[in-house]
Amino acid sequence: AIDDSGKDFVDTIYEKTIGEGIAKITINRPERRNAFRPETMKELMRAFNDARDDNSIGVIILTGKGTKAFCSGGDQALRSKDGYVDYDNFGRLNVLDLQVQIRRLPKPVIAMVAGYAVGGGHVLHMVCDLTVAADNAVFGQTGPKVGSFDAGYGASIMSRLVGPKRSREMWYMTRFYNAKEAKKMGLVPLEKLEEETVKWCREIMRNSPMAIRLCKAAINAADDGHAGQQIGGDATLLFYGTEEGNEGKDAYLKRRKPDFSRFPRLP
Ligand code: 2NE
Repeated sequence: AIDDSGKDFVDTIYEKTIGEGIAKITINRPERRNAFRPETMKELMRAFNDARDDNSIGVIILTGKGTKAFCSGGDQALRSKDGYVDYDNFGRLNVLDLQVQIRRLPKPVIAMVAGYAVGGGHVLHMVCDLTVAADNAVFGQTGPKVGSFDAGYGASIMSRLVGPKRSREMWYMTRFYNAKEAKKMGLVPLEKLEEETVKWCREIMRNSPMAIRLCKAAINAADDGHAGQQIGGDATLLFYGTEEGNEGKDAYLKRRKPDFSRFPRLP
């Protein structure tokens, strides 16, 4: 079996002991301002997958090691013609897979941001459900400055979050914004960042997991196009728990005709 406990992780710290029901996933490359490489993404995806599968976990925190950066995007020193290259001989843009995984994950993910959240690191905070920012947080897209861009979620979700004009400004001008300028974020002092984030997690953990799951899917549905079918899948999940759903399966297994006549056709 694959060990997802994180013991063999190099670029990531994966913890499940900081509070009941809370998983904390930390990008651990502080010497590079937590820039990511393909290995980082592989580990993050394994950690998120484990947190998804673990039914004792209700909320996931994504953060960066240290106080200087949440994440500074793709490691430019490893950038090649076909993406980012580390141990393989070909490039990858597997951060895009992680973005989709976070969006589709049926548990809230909170970005806990201290320092820089820039480039692909800014997109990562945007795809999270919520962001708690320290007062030293700095947000921005750098892509057009370093010959890159994220025309997927990096553009579309930003437009939803800050509006189309401000998105164009962020992408076209590659300005950095401090936490005060990023008015939509709730500001907390740096030394209280984790305490406050855990408080948010606990508030979420008090609520119905299924209601949260469906709210997340519903909020994402319009933007995610076909990927928005998560909400349809969730309806199936709920339906499996009903007598009506069970009647079909039971009839099939017993080789009899299903009888749905006792179930109402609701207006
Ligand atoms: C993040 C920022 C603003 C921090 O500035 P500062 O002054 O606090 O630190 P410094 O000295 O620039 O960085 C410290 C060390 O980290 C490395 C630096 O090269 C430096 O290394 P040494 O000189 O100490 O050896 N470092 C920081 N960010 C790095 C990175 N992304 N890749 C490789 N090394 C990095 C400042 O460092 C900065 O602007 N960083 C670059 C941000 C950036 O342009 N990111 C890439 C955007 S493109 C992207 O992420 C992307 C995409 O657009 C589409 C798909 C996938 C990815």
